[in-house]
Amino acid sequence: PRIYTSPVPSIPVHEQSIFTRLLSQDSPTSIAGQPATNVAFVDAATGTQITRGQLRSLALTVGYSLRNHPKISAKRGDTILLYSPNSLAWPVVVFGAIAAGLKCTFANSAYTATELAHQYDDSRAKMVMTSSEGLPVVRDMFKGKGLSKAEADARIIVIRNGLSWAGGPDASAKPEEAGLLTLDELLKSKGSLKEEEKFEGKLAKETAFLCYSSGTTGKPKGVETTHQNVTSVIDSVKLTFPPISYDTDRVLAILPMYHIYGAVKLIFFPLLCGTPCIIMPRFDPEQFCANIQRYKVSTALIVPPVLVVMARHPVVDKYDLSSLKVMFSGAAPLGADLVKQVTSRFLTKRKKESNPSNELAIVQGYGLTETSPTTHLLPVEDAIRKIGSIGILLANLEARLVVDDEGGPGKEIDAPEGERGELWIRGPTVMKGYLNNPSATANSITPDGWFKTGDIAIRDKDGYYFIVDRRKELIKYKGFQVPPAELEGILLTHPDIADAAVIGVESVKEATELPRAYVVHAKPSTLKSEADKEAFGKSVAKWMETKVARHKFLRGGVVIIDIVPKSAAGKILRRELRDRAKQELVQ
Ligand code: 4UU
Repeated sequence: PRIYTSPVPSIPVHEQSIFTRLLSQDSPTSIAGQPATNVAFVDAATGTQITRGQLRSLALTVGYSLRNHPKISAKRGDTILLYSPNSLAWPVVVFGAIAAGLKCTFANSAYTATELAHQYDDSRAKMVMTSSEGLPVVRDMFKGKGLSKAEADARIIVIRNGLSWAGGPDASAKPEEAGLLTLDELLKSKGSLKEEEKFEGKLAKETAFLCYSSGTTGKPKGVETTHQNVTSVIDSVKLTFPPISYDTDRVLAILPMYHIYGAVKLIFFPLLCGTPCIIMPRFDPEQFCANIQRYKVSTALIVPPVLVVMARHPVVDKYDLSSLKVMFSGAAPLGADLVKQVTSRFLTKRKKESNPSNELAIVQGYGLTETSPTTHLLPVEDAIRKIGSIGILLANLEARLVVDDEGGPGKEIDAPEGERGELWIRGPTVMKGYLNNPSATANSITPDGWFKTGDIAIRDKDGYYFIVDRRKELIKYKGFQVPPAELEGILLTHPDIADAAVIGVESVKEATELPRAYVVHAKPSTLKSEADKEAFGKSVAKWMETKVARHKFLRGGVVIIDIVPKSAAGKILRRELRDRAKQELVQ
């Protein structure tokens, strides 16, 4: 095999829990190497903040309650499902669960009751922690499983909107939350864990959390991310990421923390660096700019569609964004044109701002849920020189570019230098496997530890990688996973649909793919005209909107076809549909 190694010298791999690595008490005044009084997280809207020391003690209290509250009594290794948009409660809950030795599974906060049920069942979660907004969906989910209201309520912990536990404003109690366990109540406990659950030595390879990913094919599966996966990835990222510190930097969090990109880059990585992270519930163009100005944000972690806003939206001119040094993109392809547009807008804008000499670099990283996530990162000094590249391989990782793996383990054929192949990754950040799914795990990790990404890449002569295609069926809408198999399964339950295939079509305007369905009508003769077909397609798209979370809507349209192209083995020939889509206009 032709194995590429990282240009960054190897570093030691820690064998300890995420909590121990990031929140251990070195002395009464220091938490993991930084002053306990340093601010760790800030709620953007209210300015409410928690320090490193507070985070540690709040988490130990939550951890104690999770283990000892009579209505919970969680045991080491139990799983808690977290269903909430970003908030200041996130780091507290996540570290609380980790301190108690529990696993967390994070669900997309836009999920419908059906989508949530899949993850709840599959992860075998014991309790659901939900935001106030998510409560009706969670109740619906339990109702769908045939639980009584009392049985359901016994499994729910509500994260109320107030922040009184952090010295922030309180929210008035909602009547529908009466009788439910709340995070506030967990935090009121007089008890506290004396220390966190340890995961030393081999135990560091135990699962810490379960994000869901469809991988190369099928429905979302639980990705077993271990303590060691996380502590390794943040150490490796730190060596290649633009340096950030407490005194000079602020990170802005708009990415959802339930996605591994958000969880690792917005919760764990800032704590490692000691840099305060300003938390917003979601991306909003005006609030994004307002908070960069208000908090003097230096580093914004984003997905490509945010750059479309930065390139065109008038609100960008309203604010002084001169503190911004780095916009770091990931989770989807980033076009060089878009980077150039934003760079040139900022060049002009900055001349009129309060700190004209501050330079803005737009770089990107690449990775997957299964690789915890980052494997590649473009250093800021290469932002222009290697525009469009996902960057270099991070420390401790190995990569291959495989053109043919039909021969089975050990007989793969690697691409010649400089040519394209499927990117394979090996190293301490590769997941343990898919939860309770040995066959999916065996299909994606070879016996000698290579993880197959399903992405096609090339590596240039300087060791910079470029993603050029995707071999797997996955669609990405604004960085969110849209598993075609899931949408196809739903389409097949439609009474008028005989067959269906879903692919992604590119929208340059929105810098994303859009899910598009190709469907075969059960009685094609009833569709007499183009107008009939169009109306049917529209009705199918509308129908889908009642079934799935927003990011899975069929924004790329529904096209009526006579037959879904399939291989002799019955596999959908997505390549043919993609070629066909290139001929059609994106709707
Ligand atoms: C082209 O999206 C992610 C992880 C994103 C991430 C990770 C580390 C961003 C920045 C960072 O530092 O995970 P998943 O599991 O949701 O989706 C993984 C897939 C990849 O297989 C690839 O197809 O998302 C796509 N992808 C990218 N594609 C992720 N990043 C990129 C990228 N360019 N930069």
